[in-house]
Amino acid sequence: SSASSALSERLGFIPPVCEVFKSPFIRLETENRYGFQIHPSARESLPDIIDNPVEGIVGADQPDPAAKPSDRRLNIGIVFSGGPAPGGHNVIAGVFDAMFAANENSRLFGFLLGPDGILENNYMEITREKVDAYRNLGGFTMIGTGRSKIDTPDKMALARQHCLDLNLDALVIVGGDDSNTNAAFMAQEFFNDGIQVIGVPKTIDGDIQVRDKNSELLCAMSFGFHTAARAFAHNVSGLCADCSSDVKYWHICKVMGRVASHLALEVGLQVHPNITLIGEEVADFIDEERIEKAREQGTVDYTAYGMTLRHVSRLICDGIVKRAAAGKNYGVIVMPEGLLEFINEIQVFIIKLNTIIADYNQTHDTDFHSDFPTLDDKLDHLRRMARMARENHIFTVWNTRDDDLFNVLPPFFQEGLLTERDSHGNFQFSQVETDKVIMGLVKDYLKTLAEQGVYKIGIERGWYARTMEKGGLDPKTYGRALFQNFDTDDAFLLVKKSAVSVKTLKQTLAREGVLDESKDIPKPIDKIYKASMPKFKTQNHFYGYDGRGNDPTWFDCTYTYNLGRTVFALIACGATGQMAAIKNLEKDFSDWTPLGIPIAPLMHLEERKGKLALVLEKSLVDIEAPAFRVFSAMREKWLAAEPGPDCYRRPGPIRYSGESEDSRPITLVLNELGRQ
Ligand code: FBP
Repeated sequence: SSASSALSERLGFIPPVCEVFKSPFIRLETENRYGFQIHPSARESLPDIIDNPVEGIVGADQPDPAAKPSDRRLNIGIVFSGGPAPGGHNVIAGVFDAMFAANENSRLFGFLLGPDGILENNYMEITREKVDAYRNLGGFTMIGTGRSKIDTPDKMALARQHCLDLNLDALVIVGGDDSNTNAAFMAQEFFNDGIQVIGVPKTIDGDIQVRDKNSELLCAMSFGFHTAARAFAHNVSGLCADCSSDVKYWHICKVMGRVASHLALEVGLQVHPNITLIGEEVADFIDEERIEKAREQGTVDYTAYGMTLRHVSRLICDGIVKRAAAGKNYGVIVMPEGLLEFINEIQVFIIKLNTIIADYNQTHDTDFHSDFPTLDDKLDHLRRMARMARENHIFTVWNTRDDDLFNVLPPFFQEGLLTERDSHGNFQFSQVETDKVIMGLVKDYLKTLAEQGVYKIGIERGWYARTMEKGGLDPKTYGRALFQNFDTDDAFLLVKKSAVSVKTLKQTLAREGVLDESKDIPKPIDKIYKASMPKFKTQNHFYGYDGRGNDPTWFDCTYTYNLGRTVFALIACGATGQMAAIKNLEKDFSDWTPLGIPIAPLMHLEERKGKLALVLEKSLVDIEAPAFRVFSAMREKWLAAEPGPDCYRRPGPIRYSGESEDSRPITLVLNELGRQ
């Protein structure tokens, strides 16, 4: 069948390899021009790997006399950690092919279902047959993955023992920021055993980016990002085509990215949806007027820093209302999964409510949740606090302003914010339906705007004629836009005739049999007015787990296969505590340069579970960078709040071979080439 031939073609695709991997031998070359600002705690915790340099990989005609022979027989273990990302199987294929070419007796073991596989000594040998069955395919199906962490001394000891039992020379950890952090600690722990640990930057979220202290970009992007973004973009562009055909829905697309909005931004740039929200921008917003007002009163208005939920919902409403005025009661909104984390007000609520609950529990024999079992009880309690503060002019954690803002939240979200925290006292953002929270507010506000006559479909007497004069909309498209708001078959006719006088309209309708002459003719103007009250209908979509399992693009196939080759080069040449990377991803393939980046110097201190911990920093969307600036400059155009066509773009389907239009992530190309 055609499906199976497409599959076998994909399985048979051999990604090109970087020039250096064509050399008979390879060696590492210290790249002294790159350096890092090292955190003292990283030096203290990771003494044996902290001074690792960036290693370049160079070709040689002879084996490197200084290094261990690169064709020695090796036992290598590999594990996937965290969410799947397209290209993982090619990392394995790259390691396997390079390993096998160097020494046919080397062996590769895959730990099953993530780091638990190491702890439970659950593994399988990865044979050529296995590798061939998964080349260029998405997901992490071959060996599975999992989210557990090797983060206690006991687990570390167990992992070490199992690696020693398997007689491993090296362990490869394919994961995100936390997993690469873990890789550094394991490299330190296993240092004296001679077990090398190499990390590989993975996550569709695209939030692993590494620059040295001079801002030189060493690793531009984790693998999987490009494919997931393309898969999402392809689907979202399908929704653009849908809504502009049926002209009756606003499609609300929540796009993955636990924290960073890279995926939403990339989808925005690829598809040009009408509205795209970016969490980092929402957090960065500053309301100068409010700050000044508070300053004059000698107070601080925390809601002036970063947008409030209400503010975000107003922005969305603004776009919807403007499009409706142009007769477009449909569109596509993209919002990042992690949006709520960037809303300062929500963070403040969480801190305040944590304090209120903790204080209550400390000063009472009973417990907050049992004393105020229902949401109403809890809201009453908060209201009392606010009232007390106002009436007695005293300072309390909860004031009237908090109460006002809190009361506009939908009850399920209020409830979420007031429920018991997890064992670390953390609020679980991932459990909250971001799109539901925001769109709930949007719908409420639209209702008000409709009542005020602000939100209406752009039809009025004579509108149709005027638009047509301007060479505007195709009458059929416009007519269809009205049908769904009008519910009667004569919608289109009525509007068409609304360009004429009421008398003529009545006559025409009677003549054309739309209305029964014997009956009282409804007031057409009223009807038209009614037709102009838009029905705001939405469909919600989540992208999504589908993208994590999608078959990789050419970019990710090639990137990951070369990452696998890089991993083997680092292992063969004796490196440990390094992360495999490819520099110059934004450029042509011929410029791609494999590297080993030391992980330990990248660590900094962050609060985790209430304590400071050494971790790899997540990279968020830089709103000063070219990609965001381009997006922001195009925002108004892509809203397309004018009669006339929308600006939707159709990125083609995912390809694994040949040049395609967006052969690499747009954000990456804009950011790097745009900076030069
Ligand atoms: P990783 O950082 O582990 O690659 O996972 C990223 C991600 O796909 C996020 O985009 C998303 O928020 C999360 O995983 C979902 O995780 P889960 O599999 O636990 O539902």
